[in-house]
Amino acid sequence: MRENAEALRAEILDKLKALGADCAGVAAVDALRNGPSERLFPNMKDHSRDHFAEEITTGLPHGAVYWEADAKSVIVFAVAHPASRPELDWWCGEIDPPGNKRLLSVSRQFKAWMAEAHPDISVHPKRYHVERGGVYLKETALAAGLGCIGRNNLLVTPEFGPRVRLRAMTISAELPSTGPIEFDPCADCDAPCIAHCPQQAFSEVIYTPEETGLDHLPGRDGRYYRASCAEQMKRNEDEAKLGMMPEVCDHPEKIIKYCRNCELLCRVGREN
Ligand code: B12
Repeated sequence: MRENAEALRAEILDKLKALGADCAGVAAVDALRNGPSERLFPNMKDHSRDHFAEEITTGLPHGAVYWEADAKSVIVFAVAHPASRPELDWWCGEIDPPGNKRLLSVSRQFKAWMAEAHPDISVHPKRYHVERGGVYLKETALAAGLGCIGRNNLLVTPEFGPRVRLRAMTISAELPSTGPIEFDPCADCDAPCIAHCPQQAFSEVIYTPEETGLDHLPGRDGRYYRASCAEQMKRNEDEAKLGMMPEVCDHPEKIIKYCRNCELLCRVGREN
């Protein structure tokens, strides 16, 4: 039975790569229930209910993850967003960045392929926002062995550093997990990623293990302040200039280039 599950897992991961994923892995749903992010939410401070979490469509408490009744494993994959291809992360007005489109396209094609190849297994592509049915993607990727959560509060992969975007799908088949892995490039690093944050979002510890009962906190030791980071992103929106992105839109729109200092300054997996 286990051999079958391993063969299915290999087939699934190969397919995802053939469809355009740059890395992919599997985690068990049970290993992800009630993880640190989900547990932090009830203790979050002034910034817990920012506009990223306004619309809750799962009917669950704020920050809680919705798991489908038949979900046994989560498949998580990444599309690399190298510094040399910044446009993958640019919003064209309200239009999704090309990188997001690629993630969606991989999910859709994968679901269609599974319906043909394994009609007995259900596949549920997860939404981006947790409040609308998504999962905590970094914790999922960590459990699936795609990398570690770095001091910049991002998933850092051995191949591409933090310069990836993630997506997940739950499936009804029980597959062996591909992670976690032993990997910690932050241990001996002087952390340029957090030193050069334009909002100094990592300058002060705002969550402690004592206060939250958690060992794993934003920015590892509780020093990532979401409100400052969101302030920078709001500034990026306000400063966006009209431009053209012919591959996604045929008229000029405001091109929003969100700050990526904490990913671009990380030395892991850089192209040069
Ligand atoms: C809401 C959101 C935002 C908000 C708030 C961010 C936040 N962290 O709260 C804003 C708009 C500010 C934001 C900013 C950014 N975001 Co954002 N965001 C999200 C979203 C939708 C949910 C994140 C969330 O609410 N987390 C919950 C909070 C409570 O947890 P947390 O801050 O992550 O801290 C937890 C972890 O660090 C964990 N942890 C730490 N160490 C360890 C160790 C272990 C062993 C474990 C188990 C856990 C663990 O414990 C903490 C909780 O106590 C995710 C997509 C998703 N569905 O997951 C993308 C996501 C995290 N964002 C992403 C990106 C790229 C960015 C930005 C670079 C902006 C940009 N250009 O896109 C910045 C970077 C911010 C940063 N350094 O963390 C990517 C990250 C990719 C990666 N390599 O990790 C994601 C996964 C989206 C994607 N498409 O792939 N984001």
